[in-house]
Amino acid sequence: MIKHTICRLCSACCPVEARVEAGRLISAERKSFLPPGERIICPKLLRAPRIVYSQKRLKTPLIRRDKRSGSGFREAGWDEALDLTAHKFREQRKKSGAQSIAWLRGMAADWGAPWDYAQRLMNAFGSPNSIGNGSVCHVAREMAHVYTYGAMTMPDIKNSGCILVWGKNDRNTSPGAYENLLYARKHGARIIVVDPVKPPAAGLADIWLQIKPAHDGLLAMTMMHEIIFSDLQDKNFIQEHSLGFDELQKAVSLYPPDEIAPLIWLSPEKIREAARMYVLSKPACIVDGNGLDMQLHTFQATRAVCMLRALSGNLDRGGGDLIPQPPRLTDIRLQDRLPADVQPVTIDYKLFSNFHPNWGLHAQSCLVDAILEARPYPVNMLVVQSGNPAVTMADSGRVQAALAGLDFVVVIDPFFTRTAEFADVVLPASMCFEKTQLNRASMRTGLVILQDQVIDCLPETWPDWKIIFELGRRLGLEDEFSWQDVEEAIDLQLKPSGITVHKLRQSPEGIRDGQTKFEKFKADGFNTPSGKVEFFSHRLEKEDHDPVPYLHGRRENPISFSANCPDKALAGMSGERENRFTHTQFHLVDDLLKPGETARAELHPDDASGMGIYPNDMLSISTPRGEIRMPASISDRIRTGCVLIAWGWGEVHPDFNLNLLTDDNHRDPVTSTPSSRSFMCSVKKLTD
Ligand SMILES: Nc1nc2c(c(=O)[nH]1)N[C@H]1C(S)=C(S)[C@@H](COP(=O)(O)OP(=O)(O)OC[C@H]3O[C@@H](n4cnc5c(=O)[nH]c(N)nc54)[C@H](O)[C@@H]3O)O[C@H]1N2
Ligand SMILES: Nc1nc2c(c(=O)[nH]1)N[C@H]1C(S)=C(S)[C@@H](COP(=O)(O)OP(=O)(O)OC[C@H]3O[C@@H](n4cnc5c(=O)[nH]c(N)nc54)[C@H](O)[C@@H]3O)O[C@H]1N2
Ligand code: SF4
Ligand SMILES: [Mo]
Repeated sequence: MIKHTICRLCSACCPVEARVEAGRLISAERKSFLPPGERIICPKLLRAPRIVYSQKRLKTPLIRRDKRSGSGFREAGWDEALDLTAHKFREQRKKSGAQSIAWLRGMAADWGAPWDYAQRLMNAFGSPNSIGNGSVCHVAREMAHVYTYGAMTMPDIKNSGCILVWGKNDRNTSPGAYENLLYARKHGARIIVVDPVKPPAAGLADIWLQIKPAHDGLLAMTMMHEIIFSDLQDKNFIQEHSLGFDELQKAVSLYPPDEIAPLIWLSPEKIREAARMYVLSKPACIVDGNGLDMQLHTFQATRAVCMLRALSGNLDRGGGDLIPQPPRLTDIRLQDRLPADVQPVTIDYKLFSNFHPNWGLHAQSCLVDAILEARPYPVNMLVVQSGNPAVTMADSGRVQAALAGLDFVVVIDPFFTRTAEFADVVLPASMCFEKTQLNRASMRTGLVILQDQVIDCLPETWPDWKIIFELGRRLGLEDEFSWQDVEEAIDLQLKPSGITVHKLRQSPEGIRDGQTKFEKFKADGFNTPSGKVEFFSHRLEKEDHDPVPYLHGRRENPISFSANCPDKALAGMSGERENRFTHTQFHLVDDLLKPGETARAELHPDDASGMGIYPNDMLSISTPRGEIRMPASISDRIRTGCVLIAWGWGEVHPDFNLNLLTDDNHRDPVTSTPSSRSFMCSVKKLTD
């Protein structure tokens, strides 16, 4: 039998058809507008049955025998594990107040609607500290969009005449979007790629700007310089719909391509050519990605990139960058139940904590400050849902010390991870094909598609929603969690749109809340305080942030540990997301890994020969934070002066955990983002 759902093995959230026989998942196929032979195959989806039925799935809740002696776990039933968790919630609240309990959410919890249940539980219980990982992911980038034109745009790739791909590798991370790029290319679109590593899209590109890692903000300023001082901007749009163009022009004047190009490893001619191609091709769109995230200048660099969309007049125009029309939803988070006098631990990043009505809190590094340094106050108990922070947060050494120092830790995950090693209670979660939920990522277009349960939950695993509802009831929140099943909760969430789970099941391709419209700003303005595109932001100025990006001619190098680093240090780069893996997940799934395959650190041939390094030599890579070891490989897809270190392998072995090298001492002042993507490091050969 074929069943329709959304795959959530990574955050691409692809609509898929699952083949189910006798209640077992047999295979699954991503839906696509391309004929089968031309589609991109997702290796994770291809192995979905192996992942779902992996022998390594947790089969029962686990409770630690004795915290003090650090002894192992014993198996337990759900009642015992949830009763103990609820007891600890109450005990902790009595001892130090509800705010001393935090809930940390990782990538797999979905962006939004189901995550709302955990926030509802925490808010009703009295703790403001439900925290996501958006400071290192797209939420920080989203804030830059919102502070420029009120919403995070969606590139209309398929209908575009020129696509500027900026730090995004959709071939590996979002195959549906890459299929749109292939289609646009076939139909004549120009492609420009900005990436320090050669991604597959560079093979299709007219221009590939192999930028110095983390220097994107400076590049965006030089491109704006070329556009504005050649008078190529969309003057009508700017006149009618923007604020602060003169201030922007003043800032941009400090970034002439000739002066800046050598600092960012590019030629001024190529920068000019790219800026002209982008602004003169109509319509054009910008696909920005996680290459802009995890940088110390994430917010201002992304804001500068966003401004290109406004200068070129492509906002909310077909083939350009569309302003989303999300469906109407009920806010079920009960934020009004929080005590007025308790601030979240993220309070130092006030604007980021409040920038969007849907997102909640994402300055995740603040949680570590609270646990280790009682800053702004202590957190002693933590629930980790669908994340592996022991490996994925910056400065793993510090994060692991924080996890070890907590009084009580609950981990909700289908697998026993490195983070679970710090737990007192481990709750076995069901995976995506085993549960029904709303998918906010797939709702940005206004189209609601149901992620529907296609197989029964594996024995003794529970979906996240059920774990949260049952824990809520045990905390005396029966009224807040009176729903019998998740369908009831989803119907309430969707109520303003008139869409129901029943209707969604009858329309597996999705239901749209409202008609798609272009150039909505003409009637409604932009969703900013001025109703215009804000090149200059009074909101930022009021909080002492630069109101215009790179206002004072700043040119400093944002790669961490740049100051006083050894002469021979290389720019360490967190490696690509392979399409086989999702962060720390799936490395040990049979068949995804070829025999003998392992994590690698890639060096440019010139650097390797200069250091006498050959393929497979074991390397020691170190920063002031720590050391890791990986065998070398040699590749010319990166520049000299860089080392590309495989990402996500820290779950397989601590020697491979590249976040042992990263810095969490310095953060983007607006979004708290640490520079987990780029850091100066020393590379040494250990053996021949
Ligand atoms: N240096 C460096 N650091 C990075 C990154 C990088 O590229 N380089 N990437 C950053 C980014 S963008 C992100 S988003 C984060 C990701 O950080 P995490 O979210 O911590 O990453 P994952 O390893 O994907 O962990 C997801 C966990 O959820 C579990 N899981 C899967 N499905 C479910 C489910 O349905 N329910 C529950 N409860 N659990 C489930 C998985 O088994 C896994 O343990 O890492 C960030 N950190
Ligand atoms: N297969 C798979 N798919 C995934 C995930 C996964 O782990 N595996 N994770 C999901 C998640 S949580 C996320 S956030 C998305 C992210 O998906 P993407 O946005 O595509 O992110 P990445 O693949 O990390 O990086 C994109 C590109 O940025 C480049 N880059 C690195 N440093 C820089 C820089 O300094 N400047 C510029 N301009 N580019 C740079 C990289 O070389 C890479 O080609 O993918 C999602 N999809
Ligand atoms: S790209 Fe991600 S969401 Fe899409 S099918 Fe593959 S694993 Fe699933
Ligand atoms: Mo992410």
